[in-house]
Amino acid sequence: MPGGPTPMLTFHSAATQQRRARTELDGGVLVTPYECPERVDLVLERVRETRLGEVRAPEIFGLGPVLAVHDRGYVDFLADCWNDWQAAGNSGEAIAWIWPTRALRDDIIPEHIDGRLGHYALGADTSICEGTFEAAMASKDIALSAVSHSLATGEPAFGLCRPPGHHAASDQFGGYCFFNNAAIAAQHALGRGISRVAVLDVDFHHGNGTQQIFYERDDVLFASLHGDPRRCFPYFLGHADETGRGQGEGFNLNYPMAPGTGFDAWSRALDDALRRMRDAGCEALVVSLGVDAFEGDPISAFTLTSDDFTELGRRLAGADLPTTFLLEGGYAVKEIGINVVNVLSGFEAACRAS
Ligand code: SP5
Ligand code: ZN
Repeated sequence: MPGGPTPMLTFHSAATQQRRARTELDGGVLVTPYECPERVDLVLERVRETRLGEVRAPEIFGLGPVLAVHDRGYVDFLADCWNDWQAAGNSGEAIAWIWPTRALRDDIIPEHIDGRLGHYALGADTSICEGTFEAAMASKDIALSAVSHSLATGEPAFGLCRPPGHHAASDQFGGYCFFNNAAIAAQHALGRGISRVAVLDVDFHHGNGTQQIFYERDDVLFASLHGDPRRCFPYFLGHADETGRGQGEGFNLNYPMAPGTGFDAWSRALDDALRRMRDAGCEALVVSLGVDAFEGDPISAFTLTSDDFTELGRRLAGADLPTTFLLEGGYAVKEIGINVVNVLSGFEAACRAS
């Protein structure tokens, strides 16, 4: 239907906006967080403006699919953190400030909220505020609804997730992430008769959480294109020699690239990852769709243009798999709608052409 709406469904919930953090530790000062609620408004606006397809509310899945990839104590911590932090008499938002680093013990989880925060945090960039847990719950329901729809129909789906997920490990939050939406969705797909899922992470930052969750498994192929951790967040994971362990050996693929990398080199890594997905016989694709590889991103260092995101979408369509797109990062707020929807419409256009 030329000019008419295309079949890509978007899953969205206003509950994602319940997280409205005021503080992020950046450069030694507390700034307004880069990961802001307006990001969702602008993507949604662009979805509607381009008539990408219908926008739906997510189904409610509860904690079962979360506990399939996250630790129970961690989930309880997230649920209670804001209340415990306030009950301890703090006036600001909850920010971790001491960790079980190399010189300390990590085998006894403290009772005090300050110690618990350090145990369950991987960085100080992510404050916890009122509504954070509720937003994270909505975000994972969006991811689960999108992957369910895609598997049920074979059509692509877009989960307008917020907060993002790919930095969240089995028992740690950080990098603006709390529940690992992509990991939760991939695990859910495995429960639905798919025997191997690919998670392709195109966010500028390494998807350390997704890597950690699936590192010893061969039923999820994880591939990440990102800024070299020698110079980019999250600094302590994402090197090329991290290829998986045990059963998982060969099922983790990292493509670290230097700051300044543009679409030529970046897309060669993309094509290699797509070839490895095909060789591994993956039956479904979950895309961790960050658009912070954009040239205008304020905290990232690749130089992709808005048009490059359209080409990314086209190339992803070539994988010819049931595909679920889940929003991760992207902080050039003014352009976030264009960049995200360019990927989705590039994908759609290529599907219709073939
Ligand atoms: C999901 C995602 O994209 N998370 C990224 C988390 C990055 N957090 C650390 C950001 C550090 C920003 N410092 C930039 C200096 C410019 N003032
Ligand atoms: Zn990112």
